[in-house]
Amino acid sequence: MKLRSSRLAMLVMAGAVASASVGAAFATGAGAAGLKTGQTIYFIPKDTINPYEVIADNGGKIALAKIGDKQVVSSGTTDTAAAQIPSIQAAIAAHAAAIVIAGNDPSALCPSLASAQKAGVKVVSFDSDVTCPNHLFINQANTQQIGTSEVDLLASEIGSSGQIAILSAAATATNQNSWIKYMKIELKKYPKMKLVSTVYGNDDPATSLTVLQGLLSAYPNLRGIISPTTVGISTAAQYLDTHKSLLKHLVLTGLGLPSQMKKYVLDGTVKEFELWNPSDLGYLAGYAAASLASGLITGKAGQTFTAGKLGSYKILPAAAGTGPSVVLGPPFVFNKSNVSKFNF
Ligand code: RAM
Repeated sequence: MKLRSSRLAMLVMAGAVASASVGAAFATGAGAAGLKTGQTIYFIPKDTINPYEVIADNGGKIALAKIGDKQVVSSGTTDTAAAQIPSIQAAIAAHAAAIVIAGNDPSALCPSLASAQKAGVKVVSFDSDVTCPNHLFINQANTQQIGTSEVDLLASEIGSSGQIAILSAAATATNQNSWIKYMKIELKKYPKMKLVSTVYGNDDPATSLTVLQGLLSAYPNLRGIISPTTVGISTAAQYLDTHKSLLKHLVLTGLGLPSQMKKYVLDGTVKEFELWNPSDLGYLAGYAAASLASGLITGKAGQTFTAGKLGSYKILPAAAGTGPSVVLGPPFVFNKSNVSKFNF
């Protein structure tokens, strides 16, 4: 699962690009490799506050600026489907060429997305999938691998034994729920590890802290927490950092932004965690949306498209509960030896 050094260099490089500011050069017409220019593409993240989502949206902005398309980022401030529906309606009203959405719910957005498709708007999901028909999912990494590898990481740190819990994002989040499904399957390999609770912090730091504290008081012997969300793991790491006695028996891992987790890894609060480059995820989704909206692909399995600096990607057949999808790459394990190299 660890990446080859070339892939690592790419992650570092892309992290550097993610923090650069991009001015969109704008024109209407046909651009490089048959991609249409001057199109408007709506990015609808889970919310507009979560730093992970902001980095992913910025990656999309970099891609669309390169293509000559315009990005509009629109969403709510809480991770609910209801908060995303006005943004879908806005995309329709603006005659957007495509929507790139991170679903806060697998099915609640489908009627609105169907209206968008009826109006000619192409639909791409990224980060968190929707179950609606006729869309392309841009997945950050293989769904099964994300879930199983987090369990394996925790198992290796706690001697494969003890009570464990999951601190997740929104209870309706498609991505976290599919990862958790695979965590539960992987746990069958570790009969001495017992999942005692899954709590939901809604990708809100305050809620994440409240549910974490509830978890710790309900299970004083907890050995491990997996938090498959950058908001959850950073909140929990901050708490453990100021309550160090808990570290005598408790291990935290999951999915985190290296920029947020660096401090806690370097001071020993967290040993290792995983992620990918969220900027690359948004960048890939931007190219996928532009390719769909330019008629270069229709979203069927087997088709390929070029995603700028990331190269060529093939659409994979429906699997593991998703329709046709594109996978960015394998998850990467961060620890003391590498966490300082990343700026996302
Ligand atoms: C949070 C969000 C996002 C997820 C990351 C790992 O920021 O829930 O959807 O992909 O964590």
